[in-house]
Amino acid sequence: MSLEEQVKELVEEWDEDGLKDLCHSVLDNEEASAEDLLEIIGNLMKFIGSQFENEDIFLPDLIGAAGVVKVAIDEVLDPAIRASGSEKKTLGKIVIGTVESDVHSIGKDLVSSFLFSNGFDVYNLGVEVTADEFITKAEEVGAKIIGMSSLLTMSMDFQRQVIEELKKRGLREKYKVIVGGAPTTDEWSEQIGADGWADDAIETVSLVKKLIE
Ligand code: B1M
Repeated sequence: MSLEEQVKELVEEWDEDGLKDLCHSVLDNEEASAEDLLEIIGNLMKFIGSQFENEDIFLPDLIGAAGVVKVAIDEVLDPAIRASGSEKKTLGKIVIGTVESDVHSIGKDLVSSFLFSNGFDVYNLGVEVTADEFITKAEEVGAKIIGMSSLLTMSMDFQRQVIEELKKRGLREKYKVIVGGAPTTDEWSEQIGADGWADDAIETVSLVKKLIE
């Protein structure tokens, strides 16, 4: 069975321990990197998302799969990436989170891990992050970039609100602001006055590198 198939089987069975064990063993035996595993998991979640949209699976299946994946990312893959990057010189500080009212974390965590493994110092604020939380953290750590994820049409406007709040506080020019998440687009990014938009984790790394040059 390929690595992709093994991951898929464990996620579909909601086998949290099995997925963690598989990730540990793949990393220990250097069969693949933590970034490779994150990419496999990201693609799998997109596939599971399309199954949900086609009504081939139902909400409990989705919640179960997302929960198993989140534990593997939080407990195995993200720490592995952080451990391997501990000696690296930072390319810049980034504050990232999912906007207010939105609990989708998987894509944002994937983006955070990729940014970290590419040399950025990443402050992942989690989900349902308010404008004040984004800005306070960015000010506190001296970030160059604020990154906002949104997976819901209903939560997208909070990305605009963070930018408006930066303007109100006279801080807009101090930060590069990037946005992403399935319902967002390049046009949306322009419309709300963000500095950039990326479609996936790899594009986000290129975008951020370009913006801080
Ligand atoms: Co939700 N959900 N969900 N969900 N969920 C979607 C987003 C949805 C499209 C499914 C559907 O109905 N077709 C739909 C949104 C429709 C819309 O508004 N357009 C939806 C809905 C409606 C809901 C609820 C309202 C359902 C309900 O309760 N009735 C509810 C909302 C709760 C809330 O937020 N307040 C809800 C809840 C959930 C779960 C909790 C069950 C779970 C999330 C668990 C978790 O994240 N911890 C969940 C999931 C898993 C999904 C789907 C199936 C998968 C999302 C995902 O993880 N994708 C999703 C359907 C779909 O996307 N097809 C869906 C994999 C991930 C790797 O991709 O997140 O797109 P993605 O991230 C990508 C890019 O977008 C980009 O890079 C990432 C990596 O490639 N990217 C960025 C993301 N953030 C970025 C930031 C950047 C740059 C790039 O810069 C800062």
